[in-house]
Amino acid sequence: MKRIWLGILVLLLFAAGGCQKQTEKTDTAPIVVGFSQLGSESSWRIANTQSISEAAKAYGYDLMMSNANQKQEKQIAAIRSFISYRVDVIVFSPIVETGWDNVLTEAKKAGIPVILMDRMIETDDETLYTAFVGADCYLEGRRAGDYLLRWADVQAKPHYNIVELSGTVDSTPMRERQHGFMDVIDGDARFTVLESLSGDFLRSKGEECMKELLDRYSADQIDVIYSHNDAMTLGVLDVLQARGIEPGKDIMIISVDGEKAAVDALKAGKINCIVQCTPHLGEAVMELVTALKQGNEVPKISYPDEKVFSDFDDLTAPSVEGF
Ligand code: GZL
Repeated sequence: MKRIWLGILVLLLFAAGGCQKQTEKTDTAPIVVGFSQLGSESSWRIANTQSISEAAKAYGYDLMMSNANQKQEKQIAAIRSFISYRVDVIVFSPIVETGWDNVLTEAKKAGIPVILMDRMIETDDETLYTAFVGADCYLEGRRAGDYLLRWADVQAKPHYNIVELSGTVDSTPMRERQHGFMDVIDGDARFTVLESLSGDFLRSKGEECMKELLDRYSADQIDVIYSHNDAMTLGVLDVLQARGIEPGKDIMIISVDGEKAAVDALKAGKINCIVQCTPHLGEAVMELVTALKQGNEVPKISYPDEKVFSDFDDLTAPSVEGF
C-alpha cells in the first residue's frame, strides 16, 4: 500500500513539472531508479523497455521512467528531473554519443551514480558514468563482416557491391557496427561499398533508403545489403518483394538484432544472416543497481553473450529464436 502512495506521489511531483527535494532517505525507503529511455523506434527498443521495467519490478525498485521520443534534449531534461528528485541511481540509453558532459557533471556533483545502458557516450571524463551494460557493437559489426567473407568464399565471385543501411547517426551502434564491418572487409579487393545511407533504425526509413538506392542502382548492381537493425531490414524486404526481387537470393542480406519477424524471415530464406543484439538488459542493470546500493565495486563495462544466426546453421534448432 505504501508503495502505491509513493508511486502516486512520484506521479504528482512529475505532473507538477518538478520534484521536491527529498528529505534524507530512510534505509527502508525503496530504491528509486530514474530511467531515461531514448524512444520507441523499433521492436528492439520496446523489448528493451519491457526488460528494464520487469526487472525493476522483480527487484522491488521504484522505476521513474521517461521516454524521450528520439530527442536528446528530452533525455537531458529527464536526467535533470531525476537529479532534483534525488533518485538513487540514474540509468539511460544515450541516443547519440556526444553532448552529455554538462548534465552528467550535475549528476556527479549530486552524488548520483549513472549507469549507461545499451549505448555509450563520448567523453574525456570517464568518471561521469559508473558502469556501461550493453552490446559490443564493434564485435557485432565484425561478426557481420565475418559472415560476408564466409558467404563470398562460397559464392566464389571476383567482386561484390555492398550497400549499407546505417542506424541513427552518431549513435554507438551506428558508429561501431560500421567500424567493425569495415575493419573486416578493409583491404579485400572483392568488396566495394557503393553507398551508406542512414535509416535511423526505423522501418519506414529503411523502406525509403531502399527505394532511393534502387532509383540509383539496378538490382543486379547490388550484391549485398548490410542493415544495422531488423526494423530497417523488414522495410527493405517490403520494397524488394514489391519489385519482384528475391531477398536472400537475388541480393544477400545481413541484419542485426534478432527480433522474431526477422528470424522468421531468416528461416524463410529472405535474410541470410542475423547478428544477435539482445534487448534483455534489465536483469544486468538491476544487478548493477543492487551492487552500487550495497557499496560494492561494479565492472565498468559489461557485455551480454550474443549469437549469430545464418543460413550456414541448422535453422530448425530451438536455439534459433527471436525476441
Ligand atoms: C542496439 C540498440 C539499437 C538496436 C535498434 O544497441 O541501441 O537501437 O539495434 C534500436 O533496433 O533502435
